[in-house]
Amino acid sequence: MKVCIIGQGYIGLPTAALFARNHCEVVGVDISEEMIKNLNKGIIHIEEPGISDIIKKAVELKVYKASLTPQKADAFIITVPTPYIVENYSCDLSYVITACESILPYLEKGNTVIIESTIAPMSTDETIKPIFEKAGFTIGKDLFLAHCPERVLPGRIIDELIHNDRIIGGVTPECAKKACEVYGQFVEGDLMLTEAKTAELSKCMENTFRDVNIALANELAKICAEIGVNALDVIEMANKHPRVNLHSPGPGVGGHCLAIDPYFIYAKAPEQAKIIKLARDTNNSMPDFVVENAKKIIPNGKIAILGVSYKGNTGDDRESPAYEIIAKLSTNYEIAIHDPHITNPDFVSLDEATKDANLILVLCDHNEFKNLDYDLISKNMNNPIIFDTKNIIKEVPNEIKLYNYGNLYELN
Ligand code: SAJ
Repeated sequence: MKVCIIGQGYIGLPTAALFARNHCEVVGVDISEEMIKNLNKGIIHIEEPGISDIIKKAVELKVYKASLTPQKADAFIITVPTPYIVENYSCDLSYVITACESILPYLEKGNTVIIESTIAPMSTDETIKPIFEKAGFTIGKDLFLAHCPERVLPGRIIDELIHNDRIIGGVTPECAKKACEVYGQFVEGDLMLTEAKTAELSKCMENTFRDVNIALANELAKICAEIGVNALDVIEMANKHPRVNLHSPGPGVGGHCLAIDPYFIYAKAPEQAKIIKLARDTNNSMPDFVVENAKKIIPNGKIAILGVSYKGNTGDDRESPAYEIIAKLSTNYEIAIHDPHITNPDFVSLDEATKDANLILVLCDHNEFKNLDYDLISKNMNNPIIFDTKNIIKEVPNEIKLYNYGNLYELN
């Protein structure tokens, strides 16, 4: 099978790698010239275990080729971003539409087109299907269109792409069957056949479920700071109940999924989606909560920021709440940023960041931060204080004061 994948980002590239490893011929298309040049040399641009080796080998074997333009293929998979439109929170389909239009000259009867990008409910039927119909195709007869959302966790993408169950939302039952044949090339999880609109809403609801639960944990953290209870103990105790799973409070919700997908549902039915919107607002308020508490700890001075990735142990800083926190603190404080997973000429080593700092502010749960070099910190800081917003530091030496979401009430 020959597969053409439009968009070589966090999902498109690993998906391309797996098709190539499973004896398909793969063309990976992207608009970035530099990325295409590098990919054709086997050099990848994302930090994700396992991908680099597969792509290098696939390039050598000539089963993977990166290109600025699509090519004829049996199946086309669209994995481009879907941001949201700031004014009304609706799903911005412009990249998806452009990607669909870009494959029109290469489409032939019998081809399968799959949209993997997360899209708002009804997008496939109302917006995407007409693009192909206008080009003369009859969906379900001579072109097969499906929405099959990706559902993988960064850091575990290869494993999850292979083993997770997948939702296969066909515009017609025949479309779903054809899309199944495509994923059957490498997916070992169940392929669940359904309609496109059910697939769209299921995907958005998966991330909304998590966003709402995180909002509940964040609300608990605020309540506890107010009334003087240890939020982390509450979570630990309550989670001993067999049917309770309180999530973890933090500095806010980042990434390209949880912070965006709930808005796609809200924009479709704002009168009904009350909890969904409130959860978004609560999670969006967390950077201010962090800033307020940091100000209570020290009114001025130098803050060492540890971690700006939205997710621990990755270099992914998309929609990271850390940047809003840094921007808000920058007006009052000298800021030094350390993140061992992100290459940025402005970021510094742990030593340099903590030198003469008044506060260490942990914003990300990288493993490196779980056991910091406390000798170095005690040497570098006069009166060392750590505010751990990810609640990952369990113990510190006596001379270091540790704040986390368990004891913020001490600041009142
Ligand atoms: N977070 C908390 N508290 C928690 C859990 C997470 O504050 O208890 C924060 C994280 O720090 C991060 C954000 O939420 O800033 C999102 O992290 P995440 O690891 O929960 O989610 P994503 O966005 O990396 O990946 C999600 C996953 N969805 C679900 O778990 C339902 C993944 O399976 C999806 O494939 C992905 O979205 C996607 O592509 O939609």
